[in-house]
Amino acid sequence: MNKWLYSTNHSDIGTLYFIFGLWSGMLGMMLSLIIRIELSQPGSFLGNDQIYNVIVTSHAFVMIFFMVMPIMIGGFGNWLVPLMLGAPDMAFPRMNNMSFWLLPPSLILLLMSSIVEMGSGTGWTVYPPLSSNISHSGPSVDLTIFSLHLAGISSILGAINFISTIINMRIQGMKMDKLPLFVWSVFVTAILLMLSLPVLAGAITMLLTDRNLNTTFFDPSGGGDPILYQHLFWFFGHPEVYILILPGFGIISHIITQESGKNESFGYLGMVYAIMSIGMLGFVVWAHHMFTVGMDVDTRAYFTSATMIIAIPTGIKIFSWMATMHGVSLKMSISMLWSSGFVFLFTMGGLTGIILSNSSIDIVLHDTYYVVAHFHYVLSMGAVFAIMAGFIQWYPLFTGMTMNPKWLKIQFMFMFTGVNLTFFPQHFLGLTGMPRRYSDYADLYFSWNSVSSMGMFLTMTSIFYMIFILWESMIAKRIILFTNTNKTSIEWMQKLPPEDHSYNELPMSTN
Ligand code: HAS
Ligand code: CU
Repeated sequence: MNKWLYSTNHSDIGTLYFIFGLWSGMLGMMLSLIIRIELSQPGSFLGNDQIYNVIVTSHAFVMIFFMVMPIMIGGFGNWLVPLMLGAPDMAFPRMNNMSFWLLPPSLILLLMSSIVEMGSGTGWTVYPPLSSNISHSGPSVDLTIFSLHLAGISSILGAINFISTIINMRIQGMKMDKLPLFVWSVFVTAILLMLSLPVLAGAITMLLTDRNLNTTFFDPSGGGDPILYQHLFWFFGHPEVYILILPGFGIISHIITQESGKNESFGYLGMVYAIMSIGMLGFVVWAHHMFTVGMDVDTRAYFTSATMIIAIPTGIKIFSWMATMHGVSLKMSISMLWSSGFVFLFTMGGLTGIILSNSSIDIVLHDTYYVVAHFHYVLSMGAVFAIMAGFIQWYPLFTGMTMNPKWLKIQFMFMFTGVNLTFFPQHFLGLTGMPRRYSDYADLYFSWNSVSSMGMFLTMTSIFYMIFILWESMIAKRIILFTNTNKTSIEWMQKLPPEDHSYNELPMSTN
């Protein structure tokens, strides 16, 4: 027990992040179950719009801050970055421990916010005046803000740690242009975190003082402006969506390169520049989330064009993955199934993003289910598919055990079908005008909503199956001998003194 509380070891902490992320993922999934039950037919199941919005808000926060980010950066980042660098651990191991342990209290604050008073029914954007005293009196929104403060501190400390580790702790001779692509993606992600999170922290702290100390940053009656909040939020919020996907890009690059039997990704340097330009461009497109606030036409033209430019580096990545796969007899391993699914479905989500980036089109599609379909394609089928691919790829490295490949394949088929059944119909709902963040809808939207809810049940069943497969692998204890998968990492680790890594505790041999 103490080992887990006090451990400063990168792989122990990575494991803690995985367990935490899995737990939060279950929670987030149950919240989405409630959402899909409410929307499975017209009328009211929860009986209360505020409760529905509280659930939507918690679902988003839990999935973004407590599932995707902890698993991708905390789990994969902590486990793999030091190994790929040939470093004995992270640069600041004790700070690493603190980054993790700030998350449980943060999650507790978030959950408290939804069970006291009337909850935070603000959406993850927490826009005033909805989030001001006038519509959300009581402590709920304050608790949400404190939760974000803690999660933000956790991420900033983590980002400092990754940047320091990557700059200072590379093995002799590993120049930046030889850095593995996953490490590059975590490096850029950490920079995005460091630059964007303080802006969110500023915005929510200003909201906190507006709510409690009579400031009027976002209140026109005192000379403030609610649109200022939206600018601050999205200056964080847009880079945040790339924070959610960039480590996934890194994971996919490794898997596709490995499973194609190649030593390096097609266009390695192009991939590096693509990661960097996606990261930089991510900071200059934020107002594509605000086309409906009444911006002048030149500003809209700028944000539309700037946003569309991101399709170029992203396209470079998509086509480089396809070129890496090209010309070999592919081993369709389970992680390769997830990776191919990623390339296909992330592209779909990206293309709907390009459609939304047209300010004139976005005026009609903003706040409809079309947006919900867009971001679930890039998240539930982008980020989550990358997590599934990476977890299955490196599960033997993390645990020394193996999961049943036949079952995993069946699980993939079910989950692939489930998420598409859930989210593809949401394009139709959006195009016919169904708004997001309402608990009820006109009868005309019934059929596609019921299909979507059935898809969610299928997805949930497949997740339960995944948990079973995981459990079975742990009781069956099929120990693996490392041969060539992750050979480089293992070779690096063997150069370290045994007490410096947790590997010797695992029931496996490294030959
Ligand atoms: Fe997005 C809203 C535009 C990528 C996540 N996005 C969201 C929200 C989330 C999210 C969570 O411009 C909702 C936030 C909220 O709560 O309100 N998004 C884009 C664009 C891209 C993009 C242009 N989004 C992401 C990623 C996310 C994510 C990645 C998380 C993982 N998004 C928007 C816009 C909104 C938006 C609007 C606001 C909507 C509204 O009204 O609220 C790009 O990064 C996507 C690039 C990828 C591709 C695919 C591969 C590229 C190829 C190259 C060839 C393609 C070309 C395009 C040349 C483009 C294959 C040709 C065009 C054709 C149509 C054929
Ligand atoms: Cu955006």
